Amino acid sequence: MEKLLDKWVNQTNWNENIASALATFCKLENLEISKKTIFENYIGGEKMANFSEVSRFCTEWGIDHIGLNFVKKHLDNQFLPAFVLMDKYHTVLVIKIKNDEVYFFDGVRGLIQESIDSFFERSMGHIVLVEVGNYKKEAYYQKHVKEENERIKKISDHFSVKIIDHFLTSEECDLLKEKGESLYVRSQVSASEGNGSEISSIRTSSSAFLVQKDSFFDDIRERAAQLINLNKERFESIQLTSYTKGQLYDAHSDAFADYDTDALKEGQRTDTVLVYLNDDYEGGGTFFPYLNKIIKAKKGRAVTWKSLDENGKIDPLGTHGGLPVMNGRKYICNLWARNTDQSNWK
Ligand SMILES: O=C(O)CCC(=O)C(=O)O
Repeated sequence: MEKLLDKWVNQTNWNENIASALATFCKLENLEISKKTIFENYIGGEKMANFSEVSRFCTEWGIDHIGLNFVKKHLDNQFLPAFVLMDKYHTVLVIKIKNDEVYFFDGVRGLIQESIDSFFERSMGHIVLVEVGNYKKEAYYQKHVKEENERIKKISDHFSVKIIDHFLTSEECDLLKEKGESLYVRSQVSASEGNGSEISSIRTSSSAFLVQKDSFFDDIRERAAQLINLNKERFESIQLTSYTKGQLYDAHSDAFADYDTDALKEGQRTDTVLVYLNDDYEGGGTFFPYLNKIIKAKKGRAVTWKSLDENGKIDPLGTHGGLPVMNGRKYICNLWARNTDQSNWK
């Protein structure tokens, strides 16, 4: 098995997506499963790849697998490869452990290496082992999937992401793109110390800030305000974001964390209206890890949700991100509303 995995690691082009990696793995295991099937079942469609999805494709495709409560001793090459549920929202494929370093494949970022201790800290305590020979199967897994499905159902009863097609016309999308084209700079995120913003690998796109006075921008903010029944003055100036191949925005909330005192001086973000300005690219869906949902772009489509819960605290259910673009260039427009008047602040 160790040899097999070495071969797999060396053969796989890590710049390719997880579907390629899984297809390669299956091939080495003499399982003839096409990349297309894997893509459609594992990372395609409207659902996030998660723990229950991994199990489903294992079952359907006859891959022997078990799920069990994850303890550190499982991070041992004899149990690998294994899918491990991480970060509460996504599954990674652990392929190798060497010198206390874990090598795993993340569907978003490709091959990653991390110390065994920090990897273990981050993992959720659930694991799916694939092709583990005589290892004793446990009933734990089924129980987990049931709980996971119930959890998702409960969530969707009280949190909604609304999709509104034709929020902008195709011509309006093109015009917005054109107005931003010369203004792009590398996107930033709030600095971890709470003062200002910084460049980060969690957000690798470019942003354009449309701060100039323009009746077209005003009209769009007005439309967004009507859409979610808020006063137009609560919207920040429009921001465009563009992603080229490989660029992404990891899971995050649009609301500011308590430590982000600089940003909070101008008010807390409460609502997002995100508009897709084009759809002629591959990948790049907007994912909501806790909702198990990926929204696909459609030119002119708006997506809206709230970032705070009924107590004014950041709602983890509003956590979202932009998956990496596989091909082409993605453009979106962000309209963020705060809990204070934004008309004197850009
Ligand atoms: O690009 C996307 O689909 C999501 C963008 C996003 O999460 C953001 O700009 O806050």
